[in-house]
Amino acid sequence: MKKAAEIRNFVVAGHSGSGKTSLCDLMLYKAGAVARCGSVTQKNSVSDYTPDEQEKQSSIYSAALNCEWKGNQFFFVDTPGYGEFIGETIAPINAADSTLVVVDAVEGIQVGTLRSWKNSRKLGNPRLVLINRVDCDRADFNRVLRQLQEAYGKTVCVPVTLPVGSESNFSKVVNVLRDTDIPDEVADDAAKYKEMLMDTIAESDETLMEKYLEGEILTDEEIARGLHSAIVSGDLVPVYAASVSKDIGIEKLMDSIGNLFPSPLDKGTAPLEDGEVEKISEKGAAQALVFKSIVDPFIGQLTFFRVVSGIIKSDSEYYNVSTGAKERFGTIMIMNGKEQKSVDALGPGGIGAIAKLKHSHIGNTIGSSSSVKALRAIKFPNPVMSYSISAVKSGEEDKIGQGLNKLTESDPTIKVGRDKETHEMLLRGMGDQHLGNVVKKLKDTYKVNVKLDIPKVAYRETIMANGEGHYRHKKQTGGAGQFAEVYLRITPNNEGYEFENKVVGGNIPRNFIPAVEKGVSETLVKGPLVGCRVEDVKVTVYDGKYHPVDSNEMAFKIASRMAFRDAMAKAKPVLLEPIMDVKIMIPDEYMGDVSGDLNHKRGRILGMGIEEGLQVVNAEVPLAEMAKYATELRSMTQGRGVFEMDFSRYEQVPTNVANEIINAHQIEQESE
Ligand SMILES: Nc1nc2c(ncn2[C@@H]2O[C@H](COP(=O)(O)OP(=O)(O)O)[C@@H](O)[C@H]2O)c(=O)[nH]1
Ligand SMILES: [Mg+2]
Repeated sequence: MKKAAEIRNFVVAGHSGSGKTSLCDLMLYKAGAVARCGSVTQKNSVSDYTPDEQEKQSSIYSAALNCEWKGNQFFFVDTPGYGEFIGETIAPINAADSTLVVVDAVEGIQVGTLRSWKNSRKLGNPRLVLINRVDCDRADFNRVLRQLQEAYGKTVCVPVTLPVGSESNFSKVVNVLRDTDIPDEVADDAAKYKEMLMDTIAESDETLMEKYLEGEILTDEEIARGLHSAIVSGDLVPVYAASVSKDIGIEKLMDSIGNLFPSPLDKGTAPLEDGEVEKISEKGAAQALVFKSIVDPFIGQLTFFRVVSGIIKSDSEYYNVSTGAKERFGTIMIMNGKEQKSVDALGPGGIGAIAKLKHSHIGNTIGSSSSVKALRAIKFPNPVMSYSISAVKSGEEDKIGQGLNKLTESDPTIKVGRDKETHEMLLRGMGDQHLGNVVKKLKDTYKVNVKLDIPKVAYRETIMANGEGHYRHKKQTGGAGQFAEVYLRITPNNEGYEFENKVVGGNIPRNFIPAVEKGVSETLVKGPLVGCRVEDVKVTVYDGKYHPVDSNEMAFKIASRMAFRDAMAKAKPVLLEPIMDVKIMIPDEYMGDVSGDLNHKRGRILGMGIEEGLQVVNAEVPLAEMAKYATELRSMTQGRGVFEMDFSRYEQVPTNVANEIINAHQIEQESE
């Protein structure tokens, strides 16, 4: 086991297609961790090892990897860049010390770049940028560098390596700080960036600044120290050039990971769930964060953790301090995709996997004793797409439930639950590919076929005016008759629902008043317009009639239900619908299409602006219009846009739209 000072723990993040997985395969190969270099396109990548990923030739899941490089041990996680699988990126970023952001030299900053940058910065994790695919047609290192500098700061994104040649002529990279034989074509740039870096280095430390200003030459050790502290503080995000396919620039990048990224001890403390922080150390109580959990076809349950502090040992007992459960750890494995290697122990920064844990889920903290504190939980984004889910074969609902339970354990961005208002079973997630993957797994692993439908919208019904209602229920069936008569009044009420009895003279005897109220409250649950909940009404029963023999509770319930419906029809009833706060991030060129589409969807654009190189649109849109937005936005922007969505409030549905919804509901009722 390496000392913590020799460990480098990082995630590889960025937009999909930028070459993250290819880079990981190449790093493993160069470090001698694998005998043959894996390839995404030849379907033998170490990282993209699942059949789903091989079929797609693109990452869907995160993969834990490790190798040794010049005396350091790298524990790193390759993440999928694709928006819908964001959960597989968020969790590893939360477990990592640093982020290697890979950017495509052709496409520049993309949504995946932005998201991984933002999530890392929020956690205070240092970043390093690799501009990859410099060998591709239309690649332009300098254009992408300018874009990064505009988005994140001119003095923040400074190249440490520069490409010599571009596209098919890309031949090598030079290190502006270390290399001496720099070709003429990049000499000016190299000198310029060297000076910028030296300024930053000097600013990182007062004694270095003094030396620098006095014209003294800084030693390699001082330069490294200055760079290191500028990176850790986030003042500097060094930029590197590479082509993974041509194996250019990778060794210099790996050297920098070893020299510049912090060790797990450098951070000093780890944030806790209670808002406090805990000192990180190799000694003392062990503490680890669970960030991934899968069901492996051969091993079964496999739980991935990152050691934060102390040492986690094989064949020992641990506590899940988040759930209070005891867990027996068998053999700890360090992973390269699906390849495993047993180890006796893992210290800070180490990423291990353990088989057959029963009670440990993503975001949980593992501790060596029950007094170890829980680490800050991982925050996942809200789902943006919902379907109602049902079994194709009736009677298989339980099987769906069991399967979904397991699947939500491995992916916290999947949410399952019954909607209290529409009573539908809902499957919610980040988009149709994400949820399609859930359906496929239910079929393949849990042997149950399911069907997804657009879910019903939980409309609400309310009134805009006062209304009087009356109903006389009278029936003579065979011997016994039924009789009840109810007069009531309804008024809009901001306080919610209220019921008042103002019947005098025993026109409705006291013992029937609960039945009258029940008739009302049952109608409130299933309103007269579209069968949705009625809100914000005050109901006053003020008169009625009864029959000493024929009146009973049922009769009064029916009469009050009908009287309420009568009153509601006269009280300017309206439909309310859920309105969502929507935040959309897109490249500039899609702005017109996206805002036009929002208008179409009855959306209101509240604001637009540039955020780190991308257009951000904030809007309010009715939920009813957003059912397929994940899919629509993807096709509108060729997968280059993402959005977030949160419930905002209920608002009245415009009359013409409401009429359509009410008519559709009536047709549905009649056909049932
Ligand atoms: N020309 C070229 N292609 C690359 C380079 N790096 C990766 N690729 C290709 O780009 C595609 C996407 O790579 P992949 O590693 O799956 O990207 P990821 O989605 O970021 O993991 C694959 O076809 C790779 O072979 C590179 O430096 N140059
Ligand atoms: Mg990948």
